[in-house]
Amino acid sequence: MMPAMTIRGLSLPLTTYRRRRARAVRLAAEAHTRALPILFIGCDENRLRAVRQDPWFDYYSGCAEPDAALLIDPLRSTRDTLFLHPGDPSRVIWDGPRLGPDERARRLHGVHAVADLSRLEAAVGAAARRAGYRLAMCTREREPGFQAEQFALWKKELKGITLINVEPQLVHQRMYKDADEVACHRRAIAITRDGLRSTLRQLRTLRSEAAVASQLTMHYRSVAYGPLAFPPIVGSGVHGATLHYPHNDQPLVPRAPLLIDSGATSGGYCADVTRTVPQHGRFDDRRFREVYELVLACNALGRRHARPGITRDELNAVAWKPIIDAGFIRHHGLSHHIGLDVHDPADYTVPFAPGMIISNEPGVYLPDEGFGIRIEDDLLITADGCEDMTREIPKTIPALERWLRG
Ligand SMILES: [Mn+2]
Repeated sequence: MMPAMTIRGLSLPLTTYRRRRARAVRLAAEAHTRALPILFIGCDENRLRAVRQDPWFDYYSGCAEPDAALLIDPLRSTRDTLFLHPGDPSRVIWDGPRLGPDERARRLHGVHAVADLSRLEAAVGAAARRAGYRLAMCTREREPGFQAEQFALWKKELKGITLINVEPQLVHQRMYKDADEVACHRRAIAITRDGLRSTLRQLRTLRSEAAVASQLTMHYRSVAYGPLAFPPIVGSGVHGATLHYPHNDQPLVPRAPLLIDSGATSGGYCADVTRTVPQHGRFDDRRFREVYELVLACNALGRRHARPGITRDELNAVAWKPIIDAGFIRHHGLSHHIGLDVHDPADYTVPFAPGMIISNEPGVYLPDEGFGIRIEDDLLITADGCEDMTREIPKTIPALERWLRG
């Protein structure tokens, strides 16, 4: 008898994954003039437990098992094959049951075939030979990640086969979110809102950046079950002026501004929200208040101008203007795409269009004055503008002061 087993992954309908795989084949073929097999590798056990499933592999398979791979071979009638590790029966009592390469896994994931992971290399070699010694995978230079590591590895392994990067084509799928993906994103934001509210209400009782980060992590994970979008950035005082402050290990500086950049996930989709607040609950420092209003004005400009047809560069030019006119330096871009990756891979030469989810995050960083300010929202581009998906998380001074009072 099969042991009882909790099925993980598959956050979206099976038809979504099928449609994505079919479209991936078309996108790759259009750009490379003929049908190409496409390979996605899932994370190994350690990486999957420590971080999360690889977003590219997840996007096309929904599979949450470690040590898995997906081969989409348009030259075969059994086009989509999910490769799974058969597992070690003696490990089941230690690690729990896992999904093996059997009929149940095939039906569950809606693929044409499943196979033992030990057969992957031979199957990939055969698929590439049929396609004229060519194989497609995904890699990127900026924020490379697990799939890029796999690209480099397979490039070395596969002798006599040309490895083609199809990420530039496949991002044209990932940039547009369907209704189910938007619903996942909304849930991730709702969890983030509740976690932030509850943490900010307790702020006066918390003593360290670590305590704030722990509260957020506890709220996000206990509601979402799943991983965080990224480790929270909690910078008190001057640490808020470090864009990706990685430490969260200092005491909270009394009365200093506190910058919190964090996000929960839902179904793998990430929220990405930053708020900067005075720790004692009141925006009574004149300089902080003045710079805060400036950043808020840029955030409002970003929201006002984010609409179909505008490119990221054009939005940057409009939204940062008050900050630059005031003599401050622009240290980063206003927007990135958000999805399964918190910095979702995208083609930024494509103007924004309905269904895209982007960040709106102006900031001013003043290490010499002992603080940094960033206000970051997630915007859904709509037919005639955008929706501020994070509008329920306050950012105006009176609304934030009300939230901080609890
Ligand atoms: Mn961001």
